Amino acid sequence: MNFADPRDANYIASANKSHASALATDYAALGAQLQRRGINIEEITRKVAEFRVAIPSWGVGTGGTRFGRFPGPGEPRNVFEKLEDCGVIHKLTGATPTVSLHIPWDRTDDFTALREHAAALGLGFDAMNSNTFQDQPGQPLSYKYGSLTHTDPAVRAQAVQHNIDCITFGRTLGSRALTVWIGDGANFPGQSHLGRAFERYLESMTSIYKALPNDWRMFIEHKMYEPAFYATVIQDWGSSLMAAQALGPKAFCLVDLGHHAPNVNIEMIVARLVHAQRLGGFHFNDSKYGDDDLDAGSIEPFRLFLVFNELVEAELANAANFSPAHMLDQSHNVTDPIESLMTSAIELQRAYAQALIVERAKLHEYRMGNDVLMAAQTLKRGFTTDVAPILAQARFSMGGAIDPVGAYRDSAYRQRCAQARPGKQSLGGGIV
Ligand code: LRH
Ligand code: MN
Repeated sequence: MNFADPRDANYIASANKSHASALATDYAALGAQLQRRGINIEEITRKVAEFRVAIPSWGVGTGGTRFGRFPGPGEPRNVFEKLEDCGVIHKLTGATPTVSLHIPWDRTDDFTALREHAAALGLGFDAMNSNTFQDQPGQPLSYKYGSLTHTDPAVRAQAVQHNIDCITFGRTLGSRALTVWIGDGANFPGQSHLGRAFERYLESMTSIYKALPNDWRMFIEHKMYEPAFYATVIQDWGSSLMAAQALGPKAFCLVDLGHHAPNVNIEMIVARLVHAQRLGGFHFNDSKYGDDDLDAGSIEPFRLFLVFNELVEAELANAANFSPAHMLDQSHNVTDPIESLMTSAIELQRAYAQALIVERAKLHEYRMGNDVLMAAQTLKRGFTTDVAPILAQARFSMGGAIDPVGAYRDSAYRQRCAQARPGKQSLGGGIV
């Protein structure tokens, strides 16, 4: 089997050769179609090429559930190998130049070396993620009954210190944000005082907030349930927004698409957080039932489009304090994580491009005239337009692959990793 480095520019250029003329034809045809709508395709392609989404370090290994995890061949065995796989995703898509780390899963003794390793792969670091939802070997105090909201101040202090350590590691790496998701909550009515738990949360987060460098942001991630199955301290966007407004201007709300009850109008939540000037960013994924962490756009692509429609509306309105950090947060249980992350990044670009080509002036007119059907049709036309040539042209213009999955498979990178990364893959349950 002959291997090729899918990160190599010459390899990508040769892989593109067989696709270039078809792309040129399709791109010209779409350009003509959009021209008739008064839309300049080059402008859209430029904006799509500028779109960036961070890769979750925990997403390049095979994910699992409590029932089991079935690791694939050539799994990354440490954060350095995880970055090598992230390098492949970025080179082939041109859209993922940063990685979001999770501590202690990505803990290393030499974060400077990690920063240099990433730089050599053309990568940087997005938000750091703390973890006080698991106990680590040798950890003095358990998080069984909570972390930042635990009734025992010593446990809260331990959790606060962990978050401050994540900031310290992140400063070495050049990260500029800390994402705080905690599983704290209750499984039974009566187990915890709902009000005081939130007050303990604010007290702990205030200590973490004080440790934030001036140019950092803190992202508060809400989640309806799991691991708590009756009440979660930061259960919804309302609790998250109350906390962000109580903490200060560096605190923002992060929307993980899988953290809501079925049928919740997530694009409405986005519109409200934009209005409140507290939209910090996203964990993109998709789901049908719970926090399924499936590939973005794989179940509800129209919902993803409607989220990006709110982001484009905010961009066009020059919304204040609006610079959301885009990140993927997925669990790849049955696909090659590299392929899933590449196609998911592209699904975000697709939703963005579809939202960008909506005929806004017409839409405004129909809305103001309460021509309901034409307003809905005008918005939907963005979603029903096949923007694939724009996405491929954007990749091509960034030195990426016109067909990233094809180029990746032809490089036999995974097979090479299977040889280069021997060693037992840990079985058993759990998300990573
Ligand atoms: C919680 C969550 C959070 C991460 C974890 C891996 O469900 O979305 O963002 O820390 O997944
Ligand atoms: Mn998340």
